[in-house]
Amino acid sequence: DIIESSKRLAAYTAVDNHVKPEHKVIGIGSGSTVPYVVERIVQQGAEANKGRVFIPTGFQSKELIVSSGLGLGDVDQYPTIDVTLDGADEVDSQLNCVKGGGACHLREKVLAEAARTFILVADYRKNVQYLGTNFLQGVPIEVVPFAYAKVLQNLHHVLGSPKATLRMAVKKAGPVVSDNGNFIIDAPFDREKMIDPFTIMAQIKMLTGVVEVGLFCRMAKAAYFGNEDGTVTVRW
Ligand code: DER
Repeated sequence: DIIESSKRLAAYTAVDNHVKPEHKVIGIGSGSTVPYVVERIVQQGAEANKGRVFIPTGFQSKELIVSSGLGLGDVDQYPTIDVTLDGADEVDSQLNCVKGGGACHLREKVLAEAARTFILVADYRKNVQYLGTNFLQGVPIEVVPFAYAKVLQNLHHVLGSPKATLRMAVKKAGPVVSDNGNFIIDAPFDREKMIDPFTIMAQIKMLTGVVEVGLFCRMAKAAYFGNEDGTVTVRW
């Protein structure tokens, strides 16, 4: 499958370039690309991974670390991380990215910020000029359940996202609930608004009841994209 092999290619190249023997505290993101990151780290061997701790960005990430036989750590024990590797829903030409397709962006942003180096790994679909090109469901926003209706109203009328919606679960009645017990709102914005995602992020973050916004602006040091032709594009 072209997409899976491009995810693996991005992940392997990123690990080979950025997970060094001296790195002992490693942040592991969420989604379907990061399993290839862990796969490549395991391939570095038991000696290299002895004494390393891996910090998860949620339940899926924790299960991935544990099932791969790697050491598990907590961000409260290790508030400074050597390198965090994570996926993205879209990455623009300035390395701003949309994250939260998997409803994990709160803990992801904590580990992204805690890391000396934050690296993105993705398949070619995520490599865009402007956010909102391929990932059309909108900016993921984690909100406290108590405030979701008010945040939706503010997004509709104040921030100009009339199609903002509460993310409903598929195999559970009712809304998606994050690992932190909160709801997720998806807020699409017009293309011209996403030319300056930092401003959009700040405006959303100020809305009362918002916990975290799935826009990671100027945080990544580099982004690795696996291409359909088997090459890798690296941007920084
Ligand atoms: O939800 C998230 O933030 C994930 O990291 C997501 O953005 C990437 O998921 P994928 O690697 O499955 O595309």
